[in-house]
Amino acid sequence: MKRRNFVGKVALGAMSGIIGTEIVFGSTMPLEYKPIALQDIDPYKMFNKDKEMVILNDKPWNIEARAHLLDDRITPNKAMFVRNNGLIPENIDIQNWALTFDGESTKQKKTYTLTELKKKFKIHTYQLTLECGGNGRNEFDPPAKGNQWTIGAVSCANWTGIRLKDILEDVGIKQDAIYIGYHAQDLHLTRDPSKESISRGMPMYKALMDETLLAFEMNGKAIPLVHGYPLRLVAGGWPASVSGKWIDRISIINKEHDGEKMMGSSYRVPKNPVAPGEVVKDSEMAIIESMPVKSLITYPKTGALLELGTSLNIRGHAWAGELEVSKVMYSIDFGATWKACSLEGPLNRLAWQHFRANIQLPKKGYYEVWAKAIDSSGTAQPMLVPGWNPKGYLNNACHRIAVKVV
Ligand SMILES: Nc1nc2c(c(=O)[nH]1)N[C@H]1C(S)=C(S)[C@@H](COP(=O)(O)O)O[C@H]1N2
Ligand SMILES: [Mo]
Repeated sequence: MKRRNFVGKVALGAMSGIIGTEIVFGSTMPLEYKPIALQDIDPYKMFNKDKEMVILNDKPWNIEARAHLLDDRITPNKAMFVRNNGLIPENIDIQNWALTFDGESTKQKKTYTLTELKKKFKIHTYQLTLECGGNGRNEFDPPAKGNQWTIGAVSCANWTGIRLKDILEDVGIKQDAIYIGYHAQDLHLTRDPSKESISRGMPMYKALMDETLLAFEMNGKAIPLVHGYPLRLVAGGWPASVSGKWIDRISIINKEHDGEKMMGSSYRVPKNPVAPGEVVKDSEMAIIESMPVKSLITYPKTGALLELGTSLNIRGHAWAGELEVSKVMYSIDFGATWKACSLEGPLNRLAWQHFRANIQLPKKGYYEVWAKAIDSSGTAQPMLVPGWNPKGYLNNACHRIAVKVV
């Protein structure tokens, strides 16, 4: 007689966790069976997201915000985009979670438990902008494959943790160290344990910056599971793919990291401008580091109605990768003329900056408000989609909202 396979204890625990109570006769549930309560998972509940967030994909989960949901100065979990390349780890063993440093450029292989990490090193909090390299991809023509992000793959939360540089100093890095590569516990979509879903990294100079964190808290609480619980890298101002979630190993190496999604055209753009649709050789592509200047009008929501005679108060955020934003301008005549918004400085380096403006609209009718940020090196956002690239990265076109005066 063929033996029936039953669900293991760990998987049962995870399912009970999601359902919120014990599955009483769970030990007799066949292996391939999915309880009814899990057949129709509500991602908004599961991830604690605002009902207006947009689900782009469920295998893996990719969810983006809309501009007006990002109105808070510090992004709350409910409005934070989700970008997964693989499957969210199912069984996080918090008691035994450890972070190992290895690689040819480490003086010693060393492992720290979570408790050691938190006790041994000074704890810092920074507000850090994380934007997916593919944010804005939906506007490129010819279209690029991948998640069709509109404007919502950006966040700026408070992250608390220890400086990567403090722990690297404790481990000891050799003179020849060039790069660090992260390794994480999310499973590859195929569930093949020998494959990684993503393993990126950063050059030493970014790893050693004060604001580069190994974080265990987001907005004052343990990081939500989908955002990297219990430990993630946070490297603000760079493509968010550098900020590895669920990490348990960091390699310190004497060459550029060649992990999953580091090579080929992944998170790379052509070194020189190319024509739309052109095939670009891998050797002509460069790794994206600092993200370009960009802004979002987060209030009002596009489509707002305004009564004639009342002024329109707009507000939003602007950010510029490693740089500061020095100016934000707005236009109500499709970019013909621009006026300055008032702009605040960042809370700390790599945090987005808030802008606002008080606008008079002369008569009844349809208007668009466009916002354009300029970084401290003088570079402005392009009004429309910037240079095409094969993977559709770095679209920092001006954000626009529609307003009707009635
Ligand atoms: N381990 C792991 N880390 C990861 C990813 C992932 O799939 N697995 N996705 C990366 C990408 S591409 C982005 S844009 C950010 C998204 O972070 P968030 O989901 O917390 O917003 O996480 C990065 N870190
Ligand atoms: Mo990303």
